[in-house]
Amino acid sequence: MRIGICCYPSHGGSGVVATELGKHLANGGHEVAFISYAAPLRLTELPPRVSFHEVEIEQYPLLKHFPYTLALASKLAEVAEIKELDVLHAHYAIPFGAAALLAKQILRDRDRDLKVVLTLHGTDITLVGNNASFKPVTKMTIENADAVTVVSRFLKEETIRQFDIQRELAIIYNFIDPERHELEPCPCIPQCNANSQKTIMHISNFRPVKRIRDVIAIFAKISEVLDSRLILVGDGPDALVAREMGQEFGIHDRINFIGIVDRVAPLLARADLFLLPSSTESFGLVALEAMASGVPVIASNVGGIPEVIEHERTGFLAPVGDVDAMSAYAIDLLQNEKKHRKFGMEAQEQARLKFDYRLIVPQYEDLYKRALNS
Ligand code: GMT
Repeated sequence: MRIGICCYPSHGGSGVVATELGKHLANGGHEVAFISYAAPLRLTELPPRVSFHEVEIEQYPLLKHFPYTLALASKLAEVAEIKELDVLHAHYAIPFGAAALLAKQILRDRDRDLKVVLTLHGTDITLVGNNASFKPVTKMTIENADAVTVVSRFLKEETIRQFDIQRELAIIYNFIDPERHELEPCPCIPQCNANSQKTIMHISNFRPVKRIRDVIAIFAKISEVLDSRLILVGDGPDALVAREMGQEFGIHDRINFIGIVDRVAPLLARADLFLLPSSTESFGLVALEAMASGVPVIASNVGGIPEVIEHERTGFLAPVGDVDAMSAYAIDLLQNEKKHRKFGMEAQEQARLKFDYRLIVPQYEDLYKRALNS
């Protein structure tokens, strides 16, 4: 098949899933064209059968806000025609789903039937897409795509509830490549200064939804009891909050800011525990990546997270904002070596059993085939 993929190129989960999916599809023999305003973070080189097409953003004084969605739709139609795409897969409803439908319409006027597949990733339903400024467009996009996927059962229910959707929504979970998680640790994180020192890790885009304050507060409680350090990976609006809180708690010398990276597995190889206390999370790809590296996760019992992490088996879940419960779970696990090892092994096994890309990518391929035959 010839597949177009449009996604956010930044370090968010939707862009990561879209890029890894495209690379696996190309590896399996499909032609894949990525279309975005910049090369996706995990597309550092172009493997065979993969191309990248950049949406030009040109400023013009009359246009106070550049109409990116229109430029994107034109580019999608152009690439679909040049590359003779069968399917255009939009990752995230706003603006990609809507732009893909515009491209479909452009090609229809040229007697070509381009199939549009839309994957909803989470915030395009729970935070952004349901905003009054976008809601009618989001609903129209979901209703008119040739196929729609969601990344969890939670997100399916939430989409139906918020947008009164009647059509089929296929649940296709996020995935990992187990081999990636067998890599050597990244030298950018030094080894612990003592055997007993524990490494706590958090990776995100540092947006309010990730509750960075809780990450710092949980770590502060852990470090009262255990020799430990916190590795923060990523960047975003609340990175400064993390720095300030570290100073406030007097633990700043035990917090290491790594910034944005393209591969997280070599960092996770240094972690003993992963924290994800988000206020909502439709799946929690980064928690799955931690599990694949054999790292137990402590997370909020919210959204799609319970579909990924099994409480008291691969990690611990607590109500959103319950810093006391999360830190107590963390301390208990880190103090009990046998239990910690068992959780890590279970986490890795569950990640491989349920979320290996070899199980998940074929589900997308089947969906494309069904869309093409519809
Ligand atoms: O988590 C974010 O803020 C980034 C966001 C995105 O769209 O890039 O992630 C969403 O998509 C991921 C991949 O499907 C999911 O694993 C995340 O749970 C989801 N984030 C939220 O629902 C908050």
